[in-house]
Amino acid sequence: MTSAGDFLAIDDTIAAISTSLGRGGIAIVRLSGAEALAIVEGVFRPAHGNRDLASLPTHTLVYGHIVDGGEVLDEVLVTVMRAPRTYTRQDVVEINCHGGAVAARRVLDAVLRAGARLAEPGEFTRRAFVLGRIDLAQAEAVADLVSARTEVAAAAAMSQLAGHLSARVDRLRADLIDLLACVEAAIDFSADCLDLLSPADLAARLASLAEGVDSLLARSRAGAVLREGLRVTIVGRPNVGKSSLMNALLGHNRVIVTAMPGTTRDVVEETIDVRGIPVLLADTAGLRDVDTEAERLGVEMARRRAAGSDLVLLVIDGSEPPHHDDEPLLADAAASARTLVVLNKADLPLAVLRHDLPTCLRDEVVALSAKTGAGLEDLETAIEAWVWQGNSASCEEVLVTNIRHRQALEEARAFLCTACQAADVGVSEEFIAHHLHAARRALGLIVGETTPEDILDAVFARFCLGK
Ligand SMILES: Nc1nc2c(ncn2[C@@H]2O[C@H](COP(=O)(O)OP(=O)(O)OP(=O)(O)O)[C@@H](O)[C@H]2O)c(=O)[nH]1
Ligand SMILES: [Mg+2]
Repeated sequence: MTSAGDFLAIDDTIAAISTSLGRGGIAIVRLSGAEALAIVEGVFRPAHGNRDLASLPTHTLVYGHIVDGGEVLDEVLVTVMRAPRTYTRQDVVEINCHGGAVAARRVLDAVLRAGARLAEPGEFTRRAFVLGRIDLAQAEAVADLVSARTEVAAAAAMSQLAGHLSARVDRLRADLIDLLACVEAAIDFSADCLDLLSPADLAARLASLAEGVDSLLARSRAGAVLREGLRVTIVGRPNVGKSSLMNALLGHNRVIVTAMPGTTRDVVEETIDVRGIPVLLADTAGLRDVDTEAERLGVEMARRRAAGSDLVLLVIDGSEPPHHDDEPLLADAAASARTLVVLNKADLPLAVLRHDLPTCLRDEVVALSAKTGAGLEDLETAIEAWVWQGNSASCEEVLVTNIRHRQALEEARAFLCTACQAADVGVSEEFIAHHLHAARRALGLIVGETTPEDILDAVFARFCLGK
């Protein structure tokens, strides 16, 4: 294992298998560093002519074989990409070899024997960051894109990779630095600069900076959901149709459904895509007082999963008259901002009506039939609306998806708010300057300008091998 300090060494040549390790037609072994061409040269025999890789123009593809002594290890296509127009800004060579468990490994071993070092997870992208091709937010977007679970999540990652978030943060930082210069000038030459920065000007510019940060924070909850997935738990009394709803949302019969109350015991989890939102959906045991050990444990697990979820779907059997066991569940739902009530079995005559429900829940209820599928779309619409909370689902607007970025923005906002309050009551410019510096450092964490080494290590450790 490489230590954090070695990680920044960018003068050796690294190699890794950049494709996933399962069975596949093609795998790519990638090298980056000053010796990349020379190392591959040592193990590559071109099929036609005697052309050495070093003499090839950049961005060319050569057909041939990887050899070890006299033995041919694989038939390959080698791509030569010279610095600086490459992923890392260093010389990069990619060897397209055969996929599967053995071929790519043999090619990788050959280049390691020829002098390359095995790359750490994320090390190619870290070089792109260290060498200034991308900033930290863009580097993180690479990992997000690779692990995106839905189209919308991938689009948000692509937008961040294209630098849209970085551009917004850079604009805020530029405004901040501009204001800081005025404040510091006022400290140095107080009398002359009063015209430059009146108290009203200062307050207005601080407020506008805080608004800029706020507008990025406004959509960070939806952004986090796109990246991490929305944890949704289906709860309710036994036999109300929780498992039927799970199957209906999944589109196939994943969990057992019977007419006997107490069918489901375990928490069953599946991931689904609801209008581009990755949803980690869980079906749970029916909530009731029980005697058997297995069902009691099931009820406990259901409560725990519900407590740890972002959104709870409380299922009520709409075909039966109001049931007193539903009352505590509805009371909990009324007290929480994260429950949607589902009136199931709407294909039967409804015996529970909206006015049987607590007032604050009446507008939020979705009536549906898990059996026929009627009304499922309304539930999807309700989930979607809950996530976006009135903001559109469009990714053209910059979306903060990363918790680290959200924390940095919250930190910056706190410093700006303190500066605003200080300006209101006429506290010294030194105090305001100090807080503006702190806000600037907090924003710098997002793009990697002020990010300490240990945080960089943690960010890149999340990457997969070969990226
Ligand atoms: N008519 C009708 N019947 C339904 C509907 N949804 C579920 N059922 C029936 O209700 C019964 C219970 O369904 P389940 O999905 O097993 O209910 P559950 O809430 O998971 O039950 P437990 O796991 O025991 O807590 C089954 O007989 C289902 O066929 C529906 O929308 N309409
Ligand atoms: Mg069930």
